[in-house]
Amino acid sequence: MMIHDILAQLTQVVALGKINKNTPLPADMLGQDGASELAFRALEQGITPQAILNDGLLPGMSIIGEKFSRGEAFIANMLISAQAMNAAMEHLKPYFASGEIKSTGTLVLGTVQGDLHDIGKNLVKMILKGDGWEVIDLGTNVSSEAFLNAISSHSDAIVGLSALLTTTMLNMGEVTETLKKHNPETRVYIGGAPVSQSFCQEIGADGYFRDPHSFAKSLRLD
Ligand code: B12
Repeated sequence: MMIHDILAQLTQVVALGKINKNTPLPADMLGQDGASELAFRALEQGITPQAILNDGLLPGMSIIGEKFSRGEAFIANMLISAQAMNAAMEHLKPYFASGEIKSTGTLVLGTVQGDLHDIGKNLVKMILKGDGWEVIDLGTNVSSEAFLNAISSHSDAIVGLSALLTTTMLNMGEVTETLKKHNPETRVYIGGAPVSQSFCQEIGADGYFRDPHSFAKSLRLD
């Protein structure tokens, strides 16, 4: 199978929510390979984990997101696409996490209050860990107080905030303000589909990165 074929297939199974061979949905794909088998095979073929992620899995999530916007898919569809993406990521995890432990520093990470999207956050965790960072993952729907508590016991940690909704991204401003009030030196970085460099400046955060790789790279240069 050609490289672009298997990546295109991965995009398709993620968009359709075909998790693995044994999952019953979609009904017309019964017994066919899902995201798990295809990701495994792509790695076997020597395709890089980055290419599998960027050119196979992420476009699949965009497709289902766009369908949802047009009213052609339901929340349940987004959920099984997320499960398909996670099943594929299980195979990629060891590659991203294989960096030697250098104890570069500590990152307190979480998705802000009101927001339950965690795939992007989990990718940040995986990639930063692979770069030698200790990651304290506070999960999703994290309040300003919870970020403050975590930073209080890890005073030299940096903070990473994720948000996927135009409504919840506003909570990043509140978290940044709370943390900076406590200690103006605390560095706060933000990411997630709806946020931008100008929003970052607006809320007084220290940096915006559109993906975990550029975040990790910039921290390496610090
Ligand atoms: C999967 C999904 C869900 C799943 C989430 C499952 C999970 N465990 O995460 C479920 C079904 C739960 C869900 C629910 C909802 N969702 Co939703 N969801 C999506 C979908 C399809 C994919 C998101 C995703 O995982 N993308 C893949 C990841 C890897 O991308 P990412 O998160 O952007 O992360 C990348 C970067 O942004 C960056 N990054 C992310 N965080 C950080 C942090 C830092 C520090 C850094 C440096 C980088 C970084 O790194 C990642 C890799 O490059 C998107 C559509 C889309 N195109 O994004 C809609 C989408 C985000 N959802 C949407 C909506 C509306 C909802 C609901 C409100 C629907 C409803 N009516 O209930 C609820 C809200 C629930 C809540 N309170 O959070 C809208 C948001 C619209 C808006 N403008 O606000 C979208 C855009 C769909 C759409 N087109 O309408 N959703």
